Amino acid sequence: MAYEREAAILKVTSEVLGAAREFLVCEGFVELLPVILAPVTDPLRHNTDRAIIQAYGERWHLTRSMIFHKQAAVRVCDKIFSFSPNIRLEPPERGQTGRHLFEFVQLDLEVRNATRDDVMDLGERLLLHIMEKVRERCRKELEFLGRKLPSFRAPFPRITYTEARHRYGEDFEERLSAEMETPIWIVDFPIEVREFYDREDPTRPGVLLDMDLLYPQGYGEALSGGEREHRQDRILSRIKFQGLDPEAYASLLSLAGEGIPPSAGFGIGIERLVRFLAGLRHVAETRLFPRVPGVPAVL
Ligand code: ASN
Repeated sequence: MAYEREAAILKVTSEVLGAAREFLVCEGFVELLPVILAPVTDPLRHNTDRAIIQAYGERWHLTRSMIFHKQAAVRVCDKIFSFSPNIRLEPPERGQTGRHLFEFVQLDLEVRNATRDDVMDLGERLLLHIMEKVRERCRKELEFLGRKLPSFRAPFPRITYTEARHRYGEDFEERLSAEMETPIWIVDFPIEVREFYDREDPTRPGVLLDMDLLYPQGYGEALSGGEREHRQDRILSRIKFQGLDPEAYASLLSLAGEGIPPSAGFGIGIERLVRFLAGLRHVAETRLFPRVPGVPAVL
């Protein structure tokens, strides 16, 4: 049958979205419609060009992540999530990693007054719920795709960034992911390597209360998140520490001046999740209209 493979992957994607939504609504989360254009967006420390459009005499960033909107939204509701389209103009050589699209969707969520442990526990239960539902509802499709989904138990193991680098070297993420039989958390990133919105541990200066989750079997990074910096003076000093221009973050700083609650959250890439669940070579296979860095679009 024509397009049988594409149809099987779309079915898995659709069940992932449904299972994630049903889990989060059941946990008391409210869904937020995504923000596509904003005066300020995630600075992201890695190498991506900025995507900006001009309209109404203003510069609008295409969303790289909804981090600041999530922090603002938890003033209104204590648990929020959004299926958020992100544009990240990655260098063309990233087109071949199997893990990069320059337009992708992340399930981005945030919880007011939560700790990192709270959202790590939530992340584990969310992933296990999605896996259970996909296994149940996509039996035929997984069989067609030749994918035998592994089973995991929470809690997943944890390793600190420093320990991971010490044991596995610079490309610890790839090596750890390839070696693991279960997802693994990387915690406690040093302040220099992450964004200014990740909260510094008050008892361990220079160490952030953040985390990444890696998929096993070499599928790489699953999610990224942490506790947030919400105090205006700390945000400002972190912006300066990163060598960024505080003027560019004026709207965030003024919001923080009015008061943003403490929160924690994370974002989990949908295409990478489907790639892992369906056992695919490249995230591009998860989209009918993929945006691969350096590759012309069909439609
Ligand atoms: N969504 C991530 C978070 O919640 C941020 C990101 O995508 N860079 O921390």
